[in-house]
Amino acid sequence: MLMDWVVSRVFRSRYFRHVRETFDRLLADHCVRERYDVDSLRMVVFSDHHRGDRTGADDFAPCEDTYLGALGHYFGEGYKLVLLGDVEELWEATPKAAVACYEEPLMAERRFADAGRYIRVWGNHDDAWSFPDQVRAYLREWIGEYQVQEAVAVSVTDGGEEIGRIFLAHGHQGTWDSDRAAAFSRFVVRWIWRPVQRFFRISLEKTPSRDFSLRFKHEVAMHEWAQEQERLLLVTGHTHHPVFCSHSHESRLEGEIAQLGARIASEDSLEPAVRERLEEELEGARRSLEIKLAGQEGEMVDRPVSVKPCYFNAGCCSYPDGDITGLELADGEIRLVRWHLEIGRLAEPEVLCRAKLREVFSECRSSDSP
Ligand SMILES: [Mn+2]
Repeated sequence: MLMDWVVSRVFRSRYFRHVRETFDRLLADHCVRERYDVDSLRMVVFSDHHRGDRTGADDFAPCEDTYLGALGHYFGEGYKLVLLGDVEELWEATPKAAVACYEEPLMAERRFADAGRYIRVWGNHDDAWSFPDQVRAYLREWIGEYQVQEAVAVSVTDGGEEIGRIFLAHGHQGTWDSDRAAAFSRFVVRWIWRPVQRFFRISLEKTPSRDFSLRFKHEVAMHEWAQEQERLLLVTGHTHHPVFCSHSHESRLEGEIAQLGARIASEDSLEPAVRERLEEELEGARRSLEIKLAGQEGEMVDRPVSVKPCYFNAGCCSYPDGDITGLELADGEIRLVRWHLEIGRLAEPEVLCRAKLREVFSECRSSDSP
């Protein structure tokens, strides 16, 4: 028992150190290229579509209509589109097939690229886009001369002064699997391993999107790294697990349920209509939590105690119920949103969480800085 605990502590600290070194390097290699005033910044971040060849392992199909509706909304509203990796599922489909099977979403995304309102990074399932010749062969038609990045840093200013940075990366960096693949030689992965993997449909997954304890540990490690930075928000995807201001969506729901319950219990003199509304809200929050927790297994690791609101995760565009989640950066705010397709019409995005960017950056200052 004690031995297990010691081993897990040692392993954990090595893992954390490794994630820190990896992200230090990533940030150093990707200096700020884009700069926006806090009030005019207008971006929406989507990740993890996992578009394959429409066979059994394709997770995007149920979300396609929701996604197309959402993109129509964001294009009309003047947003810049950020695609945060694993857009295609190239462990199971060839680049050629994945692109050919999803021309409609590619067309909707191309409108953003044509308008110069487009940022794209690659993830571990679409790392083919880290090779310029693959991009040239399959994506040119859809993204023009745009170069797919590994990470992008955005500087946010207020009255010309930088108030913080937003660092966009897929978020697989620093997991053992993806590092092993990188060390093993990108050449071997591309020309030998990926074709074999596709042919036999081998998924070596013990990767964070499938394993709850690992995915939580990787999130905590990424959060700890972001916390050591000065006024930096780390925005990732990869885990399929929405996180806002360093709190997972389910822990926010738990807090909301406790608050509503306490309020209903403590006030005897509530107007019947108010009580009814609160009870409805409570019921809604409970239902969302049940949906969130269904199918999650595994052991949790310690949550960070003192938290800077510096880590965000966009969730994914491949939930089996056809919902998608994303992060909006607009109107001086950062918002976690969910899109849900109702029969025949697409509702407005449901805002799950929101915060003012100026406040979030200011809470992400190191305690010893002015
Ligand atoms: Mn991924």
